[in-house]
Amino acid sequence: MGLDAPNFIGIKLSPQFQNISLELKSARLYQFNLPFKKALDLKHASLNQREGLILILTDKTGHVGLGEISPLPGFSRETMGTAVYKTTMLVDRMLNFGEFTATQDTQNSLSWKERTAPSVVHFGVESALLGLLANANSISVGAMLYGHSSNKVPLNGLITGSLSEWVPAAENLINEGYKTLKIKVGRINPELESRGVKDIRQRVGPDIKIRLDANRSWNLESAIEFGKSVYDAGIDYIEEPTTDPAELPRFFDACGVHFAFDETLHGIINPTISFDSYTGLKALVMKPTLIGCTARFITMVNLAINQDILPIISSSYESDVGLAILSQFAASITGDKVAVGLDTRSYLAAGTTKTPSPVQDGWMPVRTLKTQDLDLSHCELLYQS
Ligand code: OSB
Ligand code: MG
Repeated sequence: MGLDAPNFIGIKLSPQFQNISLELKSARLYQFNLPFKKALDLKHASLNQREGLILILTDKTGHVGLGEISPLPGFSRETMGTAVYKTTMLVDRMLNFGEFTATQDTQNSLSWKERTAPSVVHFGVESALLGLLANANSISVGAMLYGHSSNKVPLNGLITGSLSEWVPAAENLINEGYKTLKIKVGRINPELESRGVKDIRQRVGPDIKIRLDANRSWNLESAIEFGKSVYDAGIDYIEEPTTDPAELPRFFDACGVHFAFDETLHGIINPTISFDSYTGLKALVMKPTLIGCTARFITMVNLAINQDILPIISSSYESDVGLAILSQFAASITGDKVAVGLDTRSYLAAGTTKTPSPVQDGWMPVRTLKTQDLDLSHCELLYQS
């Protein structure tokens, strides 16, 4: 880190933010419970509702920052109960911390959380702090960290239904304006799924990007067979085709389809790992909620960029507050150039803001939320200090 790079709670800021500081005054923590429109089938769980926490931090000058902490069953290390406990402990410590300033010294600024392991709690709490600081400086979080931001980001349209719904779903998304699709595979017979992918390619033409996600469903042999079969359909990349990620370079050598890491990133202890030996690695699917800590997430984004790997900022079915924060990160990291994985709001039947995170023509406008944008009718107040 350069000598003059200001850092705030261990996160590097754009150089003009040398002299920032904030002192917290109060905090409120809400638990929300939002129904899905229909049961969401994830690999290890079927969910009828999305639970999570909304954190509202206020500083001594009256500025506000919002954060969301939503452990995803089957993906997050924490349960909701652990997340509530860790959040209240951390927020208590922060309220007694005194003044947060930008420093050149990572250690000092991290002292309030130095003994805690990365957790879904940290990303949520850190985004509330960053959001507060950004609000106080009338800027978006992305612009404060990176010095630039687009005002909207393109999305990969999600196709998660059964095989017979794939082509109509793809047509709908293309008609709406989406230019990139992401299809969930690895759920039924791979031969049928590869035919479905080829049908979609035929229907949408050559200019639409097609991404696939197998969520580690296949052994190497089935993955290669599937890869060879869809090769001609021109696949942007496939997320996690094999159960064992160590086999991924062999998958690429055998079928030529590029792959992306998703689940694998959540288990990586050292975020500065080299991906040199992973021939065929095209993208890192980055879900800050599951990676768990902002500094770690940003380190991995920089690592990807330096190795010519795409960082694809993605959601984990967060509510509107979480999606707004993710849109701000995506707008600075890949901007209006690369489709990101934030197309999850339409799965929820209700939200945490008065209007849902807007999606138009396959794009998500970047939102900076204030307290008056919140709709807390699906929330219960858990903690106030
Ligand atoms: O497997 O990529 C996944 C959301 C939660 C948990 C796992 C996944 C997802 C998504 C998010 O697919 C949407 C996207 O990446 O486009
Ligand atoms: Mg995935």
